[in-house]
Amino acid sequence: MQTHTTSESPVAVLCGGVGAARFLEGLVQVVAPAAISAIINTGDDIELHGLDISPDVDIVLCTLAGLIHPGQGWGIVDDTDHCHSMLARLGAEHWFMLGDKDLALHIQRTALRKTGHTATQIAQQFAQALGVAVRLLPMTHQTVQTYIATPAGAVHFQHFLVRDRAKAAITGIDYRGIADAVATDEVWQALRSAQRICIAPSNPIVSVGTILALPGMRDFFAQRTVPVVAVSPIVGGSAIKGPLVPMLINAGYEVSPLGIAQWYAGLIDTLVIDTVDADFAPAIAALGIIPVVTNTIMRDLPAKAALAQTVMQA
Ligand code: FO1
Repeated sequence: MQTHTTSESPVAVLCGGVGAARFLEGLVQVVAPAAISAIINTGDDIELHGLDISPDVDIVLCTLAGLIHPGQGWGIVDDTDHCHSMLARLGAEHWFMLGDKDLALHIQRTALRKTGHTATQIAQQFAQALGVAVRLLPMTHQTVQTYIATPAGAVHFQHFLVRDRAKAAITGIDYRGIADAVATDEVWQALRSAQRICIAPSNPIVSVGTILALPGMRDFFAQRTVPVVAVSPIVGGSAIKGPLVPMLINAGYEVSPLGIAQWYAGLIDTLVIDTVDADFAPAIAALGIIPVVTNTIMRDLPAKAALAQTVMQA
């Protein structure tokens, strides 16, 4: 039973991978999917086996298409690993798990790029083919790669996270290529026409941070004319997913919704925080950011929809 009203006014959402995909699952319950533009980080993109892999775009795409592996939050449900196993037997790199159906996305993306299609056109083709009405907008058409500096040297984000299991100490973060990258026309159009901009509970440093690092982006948010509402990815002193805690510490921010508010200060109007973090509300308000306290744990579809409804009303 639908318990929420559905809005048709345009909404833009800054997105990383799993946290954003789960947030969008709720948002499509309360906003018409075609009115939603998901602006997606591409700093995690990597080339493996000669294939272009765009994890955050695929995580959002496959989640909204109902194809995602629910336990992992990435990869395709009920996929097989025949190709991956054979690659391992052949001595190829195999630290990044690519299922057989998942590989189809990367094969087709690579083929389309070779014939001159942009990442935006490819995302739209895939979305249409898989029945996703949300507009999926990779943040840029230039190559940006997030590198994590560690005591042993700088490594690509996927090497740090997946191959090395985020074990190395983080000493810095570099969005390589960002100075020469531009947000796409579609991204600017989505941001300028949105009646509300949401920042998903994604990693503010390596997912949302990469989008915000695009030239002109921070200025756009500093001069925003519509409400910008972020959801804290830190709940009860922990990150919902991924290596956000050491990244916040390295950047000099405390590991709490207050640290998230400080990171986004000047760029957002409202920060949605979890009920367990209600005590941080006064300090967040003192920064000039409106704190909204609610349940932010997206356990099931009703919880996701309720969070999205709160963000839309905040
Ligand atoms: N994450 C892992 O922890 N291990 C994997 O083997 C892995 C494979 C993978 C394949 C396709 C894809 O779209 C995502 C995949 N991810 C994997 C997730 C991904 O690397 C990260 O979670 C995102 O980049 C962070 O947003």
